[in-house]
Amino acid sequence: MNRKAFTLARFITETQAGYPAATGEFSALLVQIGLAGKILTRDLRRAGLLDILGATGETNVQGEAVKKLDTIANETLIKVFQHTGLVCALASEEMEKPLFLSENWPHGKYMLLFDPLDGSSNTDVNMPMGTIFSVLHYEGAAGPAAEDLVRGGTQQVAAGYLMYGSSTVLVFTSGKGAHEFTLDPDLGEYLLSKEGIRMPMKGAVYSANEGNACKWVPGVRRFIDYLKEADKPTARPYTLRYSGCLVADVHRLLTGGGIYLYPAETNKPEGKLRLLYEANPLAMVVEQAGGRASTGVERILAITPEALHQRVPLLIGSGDDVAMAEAFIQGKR
Ligand code: AFP
Repeated sequence: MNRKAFTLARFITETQAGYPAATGEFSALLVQIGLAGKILTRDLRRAGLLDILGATGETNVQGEAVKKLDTIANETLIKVFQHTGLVCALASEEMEKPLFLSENWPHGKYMLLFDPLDGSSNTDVNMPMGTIFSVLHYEGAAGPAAEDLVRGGTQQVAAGYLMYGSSTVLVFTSGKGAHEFTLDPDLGEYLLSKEGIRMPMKGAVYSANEGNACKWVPGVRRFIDYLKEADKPTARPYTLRYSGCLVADVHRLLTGGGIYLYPAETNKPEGKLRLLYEANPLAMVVEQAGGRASTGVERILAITPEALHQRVPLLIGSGDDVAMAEAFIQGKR
């Protein structure tokens, strides 16, 4: 099959056909996510020239300072799904409660959870950022309620992210491999750039905020120290890469292998990252690429969630690297 000029819609129609998630509406949903990515790419490329940098002065449900671009990204995602007939409920890091799109009900059976702008600390310094999304399917007849969005990661019908870097890429999985599309700004189309991504079983990169090392649980500190030991049997110590944007750091690992960690801390046993719209979607993508994602003791996708904005410790990346980290955390090494 000629992969040239393989657009998102054509790819889903021709390769995901027959797969539970890949109806025509799923293709349309992904195209809408791509539209949000185009709008945010446009805004981010000119951010320094517009009054959209800096903070809004508000704090979100997470208790974090809200950047203007957080709000713009959140509003963009809401706008691209209103009146489309595709999605009956939206949940966002930036919204305490879900938004039910009654105008799309009962036709729209998808529910979308997202971190509209991951890496907010990068907004004012032109560093990479991302949008993370998780897609659930509503099976009920009465219309969705908040609890319908609080579902385990294995119930995701699709997941992925947009990364706003030197180019804009959309990476998604609907359970049949993980695939990358690159936005061609001249065509305004996302074209297939990597089909069936396979992550190396072991890498040489670790991604963690070492500034938090004093707060890490002992097993994490011992693991990181091990990665840096010069006399290890492996060729050389691991290299540290940490961008402040989970999407960018995971995207690097997806291609070259290694491990990203945002572990439990002595004062934050649940870690920082959110389960439903950060850890679960990235875990689905990474597992589809042959990698692994856990809390250090439990597979991310197997967690039964209890709350919409629940946080979890996250270790994600190459299978062997994550398994080694788990062994240190569980006291087996
Ligand atoms: P923000 O979106 O609030 O900047 O958080 C980004 C993030 O969730 C993830 O993308 C980064 O890897 C991590 O937090 C950075 O957190 P630290 O600044 O504590 O290292």
